[in-house]
Amino acid sequence: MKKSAVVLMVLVTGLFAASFAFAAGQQEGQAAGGKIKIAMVVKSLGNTFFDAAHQGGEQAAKELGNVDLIYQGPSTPTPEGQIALIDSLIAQRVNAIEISANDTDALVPIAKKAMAAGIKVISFDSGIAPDGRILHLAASNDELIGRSEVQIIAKLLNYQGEIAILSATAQATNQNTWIDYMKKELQDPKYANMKLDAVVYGDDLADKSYREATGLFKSYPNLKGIISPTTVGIMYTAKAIEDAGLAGKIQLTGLGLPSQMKQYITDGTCQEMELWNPIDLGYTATYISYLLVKGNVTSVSPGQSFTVGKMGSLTVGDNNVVVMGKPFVFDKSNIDKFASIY
Ligand code: RAM
Repeated sequence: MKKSAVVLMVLVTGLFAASFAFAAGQQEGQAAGGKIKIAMVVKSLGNTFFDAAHQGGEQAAKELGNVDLIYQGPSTPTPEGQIALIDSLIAQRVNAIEISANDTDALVPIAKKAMAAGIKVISFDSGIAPDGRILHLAASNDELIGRSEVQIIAKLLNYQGEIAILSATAQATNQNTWIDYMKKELQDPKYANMKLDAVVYGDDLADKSYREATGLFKSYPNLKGIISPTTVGIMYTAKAIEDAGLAGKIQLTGLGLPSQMKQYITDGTCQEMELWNPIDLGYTATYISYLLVKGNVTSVSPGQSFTVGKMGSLTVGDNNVVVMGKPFVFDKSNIDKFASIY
């Protein structure tokens, strides 16, 4: 049987068969009878979105039984901070690294070094370029996210007025991809009376996001709407809008955590926003990392499927990207229900 066919067979047969097939294959770095060491490296510590992903990762680790999940991230979202962490994880001989990348390309060399040392590297949430990972796990479809954000702000503004985007870091793979699709969507003639004034970066930091939002109000007195496709950015933009007495005058949408945005959704500062379940994202990333370690899988190809515990079957798509689901829209009618979960 061809090697690729063997890999495929293993991946589609599900957890029971997978553990059976690989019971004999101890991984390097996994002490005999010891736990599989999976490192979740996030953009930065202190971001509640990633705390929720960590929670999901722990759920998967518990369910799988013999996983030690190491949660790490730099104090600020820089690729340099992540490179230093990965270097030390290589030295610790972890079995897998799942990373939400602060840069698409800058992390490729260190990720390659990790893979050459036998570590299974995947990206999740924010991708590394294909050379630097076995696969990328996307919470949702990038095009859908980018285009729907513009559709929401346009609806809130009756298709009229100046808008701005307040993003995370300037190098973030995920936000940059979504912003590209936002710009494409804005080219549709139905947005002829709308104008994108600026894209600014709050770096997923509280004060910088707040300052950048305030800066937008000053620089663009005719600003009518802001899209903030980051859970940190949208929360501090909402706060800045309220503090400046601009609620209702500047509409806000983006990607927010229901637990952090509940008050702003309820009082109308942000009428609608989107997101997906970050707990499920962390669960899935950890579960897939485990399957790759167990199967000693070094490459996958489009069309393969994984059986990922409670998430069911997920299929690898183009460029080895696995897409989880559709973004969910939150508004006054459903925010209370989700605010207690994530
Ligand atoms: C922030 C991070 C993360 C992104 C969410 C929407 O927490 O930038 O990468 O997916 O927002």
